[in-house]
Amino acid sequence: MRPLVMGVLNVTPDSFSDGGRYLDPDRAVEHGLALVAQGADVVDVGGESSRPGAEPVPEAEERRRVTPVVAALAPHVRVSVDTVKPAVAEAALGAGATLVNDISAALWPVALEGGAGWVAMHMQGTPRTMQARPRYRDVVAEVLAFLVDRARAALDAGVGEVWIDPGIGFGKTPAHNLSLLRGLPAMVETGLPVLVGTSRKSFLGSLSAAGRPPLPAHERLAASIATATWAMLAGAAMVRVHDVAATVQAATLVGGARRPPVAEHGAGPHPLAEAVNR
Ligand code: HH2
Repeated sequence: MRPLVMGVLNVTPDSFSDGGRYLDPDRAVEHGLALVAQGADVVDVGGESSRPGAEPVPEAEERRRVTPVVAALAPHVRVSVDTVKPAVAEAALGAGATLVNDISAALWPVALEGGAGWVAMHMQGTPRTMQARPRYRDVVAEVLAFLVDRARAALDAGVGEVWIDPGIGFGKTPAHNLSLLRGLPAMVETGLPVLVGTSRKSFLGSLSAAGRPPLPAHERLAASIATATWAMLAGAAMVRVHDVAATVQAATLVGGARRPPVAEHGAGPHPLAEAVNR
């Protein structure tokens, strides 16, 4: 089976790459359905930006942005809610979401109560301040220890589905982000499903510019696909992306490549070649 693709749907005026495009509920639902048509396995609905420097959104406003969009999409696709507020998560679960995508790694009681899955993401600091001076002694070991601790608490309490996510870009320098990508196999070895989100993030703009001025968010597609593919080959079970159609192609390729090679498979062609030649 190929790795899963989570499509990003930001119902916000200020998200770093698509802010303002889907603040209108009808446009948000239309875009969510387009992501489904492109092959998204999950649509992640968020009503508060977590970009560096972002200010918190009042709870009622975030709930107002998210709930109708979740309700309209839930009959068509698995919906996750990207929030750090318990009341917003509860409202979204009530409207049909079945996964709480939690960048604060604290909302597992809400997921437990609502019978939903839970994503625990690592962040150092808060979005307002996290990029000021991120510091770690051993970023992979510290992030992994934090995530395993949170996941264990949730699993012990009875949450049935727990994901871990290293939180690329959340209180991390470009070097930290690369270390975490290199360290993904250690996260995968925990046996917990791993989610990774690199899509259009600013470290891609600087690292792939090769000394030229950093690439703006809309020019980071190639780097986004490269890093999503890197994560999937390292064993990530799901990637969180803005560009769903292109990522589904990459995920399909990785899914085929993960199968045993021809020699182990018997005399027949590799399943990927079989699919292509059909
Ligand atoms: N990244 C963002 C938001 N939520 N959730 C998880 N689990 N992992 C991530 O890496 C992650 C996330 C930031 O991206 P985006 O939603 O596009 O931007 P903004 O926070 O500005 O809305």
